[in-house]
Amino acid sequence: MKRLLTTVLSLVSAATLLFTNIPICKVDAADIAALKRLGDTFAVEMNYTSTKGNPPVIALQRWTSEPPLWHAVQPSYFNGDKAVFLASDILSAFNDLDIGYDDLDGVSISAYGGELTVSDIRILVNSGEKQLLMGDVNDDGNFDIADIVTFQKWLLAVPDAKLKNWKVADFCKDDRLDVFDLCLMRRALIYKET
Ligand SMILES: [Ca+2]
Ligand SMILES: [Ca+2]
Repeated sequence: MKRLLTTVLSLVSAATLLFTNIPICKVDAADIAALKRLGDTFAVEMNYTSTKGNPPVIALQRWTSEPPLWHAVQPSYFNGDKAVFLASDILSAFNDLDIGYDDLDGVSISAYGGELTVSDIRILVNSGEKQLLMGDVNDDGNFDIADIVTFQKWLLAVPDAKLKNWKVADFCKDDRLDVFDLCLMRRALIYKET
């Protein structure tokens, strides 16, 4: 299972717009663009209560076509109060139906019978990126004096000094590396060790 990270607000608002006005809400073009960009790297997680114990399903709808379309995507996991839907399941439903996000008129969350209450809908995103450790310019997983030495040499243009990851040295965030970054990096190490 890939690691999933909860992310920031633009995506949460995409989720909100997509899913709040249950049972049916309009799919906003900006949200669709956001989901498209995420490809299969996201999952939708929600809390629910269900009077008959049925888990929620995400229903993809297109009522402007003939015949109208109502296709349910099952959660990949549910336990009676939490359900998780994988983007890959949504995308494979699109594949089966030969449609894309742009062809939908609506998305809703419902259950097969019984009353369903859904809350706290979240989009979890697999960033696909390694978490960066500030200061770890030699990329060995630790920030220590060796990183300071390497960075200092690099600033002095010592020939064999190489930064494996320059961004983690940019303590004074301006997308360039200079002696100010070295000062802040030294200070960060002192704080870390005291
Ligand atoms: Ca290091
Ligand atoms: Ca800098």
